[in-house]
Amino acid sequence: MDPLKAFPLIQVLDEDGRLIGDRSQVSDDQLRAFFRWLTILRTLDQRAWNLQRQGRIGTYPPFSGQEATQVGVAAALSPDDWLCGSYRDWAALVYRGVPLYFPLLNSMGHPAAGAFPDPVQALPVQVVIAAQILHAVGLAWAAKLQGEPRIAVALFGDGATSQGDFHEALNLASVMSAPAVFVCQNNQWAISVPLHRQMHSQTIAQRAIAYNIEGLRVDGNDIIAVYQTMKEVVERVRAGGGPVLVEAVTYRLGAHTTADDPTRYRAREEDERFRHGEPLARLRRYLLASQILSEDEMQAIEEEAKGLVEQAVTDAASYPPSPPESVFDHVYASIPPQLLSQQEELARRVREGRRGGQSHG
Ligand SMILES: Cc1ncc(C[n+]2csc(CCOP(=O)(O)OP(=O)(O)O)c2C)c(N)n1
Ligand SMILES: [Mg+2]
Repeated sequence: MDPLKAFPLIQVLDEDGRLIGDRSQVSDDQLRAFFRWLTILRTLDQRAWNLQRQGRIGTYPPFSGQEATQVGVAAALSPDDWLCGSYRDWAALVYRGVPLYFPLLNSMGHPAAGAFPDPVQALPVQVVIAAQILHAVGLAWAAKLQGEPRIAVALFGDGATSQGDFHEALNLASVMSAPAVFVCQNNQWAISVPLHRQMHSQTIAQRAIAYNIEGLRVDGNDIIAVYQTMKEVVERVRAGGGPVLVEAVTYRLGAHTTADDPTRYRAREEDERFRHGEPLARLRRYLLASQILSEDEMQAIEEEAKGLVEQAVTDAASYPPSPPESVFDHVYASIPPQLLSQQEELARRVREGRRGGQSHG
């Protein structure tokens, strides 16, 4: 079997933004909305990077380059479906309804960033690589047992497929026929480790064969391809067709996080090759050429995006700070005695520090 032939790359727009496939499932209005969201999210991501450099937020993991996959996936879900993502999945979460300032709040270490407002049906972002894939299976299986029509989607990276959790999750979902969709964002890198040092499989999609589930490979920089593929997948899974693994082939345009420098391990040629077909530029070219949006309309959207992002920066900066002792909250349903005494001690030191005019927090 040639995996590249067995799992062909699903594309609707080529790298130049030319239409090479069927786009009958997505309206012009939907495409305008996608462009607007991709623009807002790209603006936010770049602003977050600069805020970290200015010392106004802590470590931040940029998602630039992966917006088409994340928005395309989120757009294909029903409000009741579960979304279980990682630290890099804020684009999907914001599209789903998490306020724009939450990614910033998260990088300020604020616990409120883990409690999404109703009705957003999503787990807090996961930093333990691949753990959310198992959580998604649990949620999907529970929905099935309770006879609810909801499904669960796990978003994760290529590196996550090297973890045991990924394989356990796919096996369990397959055995239980849980309504779960596994979306791997293959952005080619796990920090500084390239894909070919992670695995010798030619594709991630082919790993579905081992669990006797459906596997698909889609161009993750092509929002039309991702959205249409996901719409069909979600429908099949909801109808009881069993779990599906979707490999979205994409590229991390930026660094792993603000603590990383990819020029130390990535060749410039690779960067340039992927940059050409990146999702926002690609959609832009298509929308201009097909006259779905004009240059002026795009500029107006870019201006609107800047305004929304500035408001998000203000919202994050003015969010009431949490007391230091709140780091002990939300870990256990009832806090164990040793931790309770540590929490009390910290609270006492903070109080004394305030009285003494210095902070121990
Ligand atoms: C269980 C576990 N092991 C190691 C790490 C350290 N770590 C953080 S990000 C990362 C790479 C993950 O790569 P990938 O799954 O491709 O996701 P990406 O960062 O590319 O989105 C690693 C190894 C971790 N967070 N959790
Ligand atoms: Mg990766």
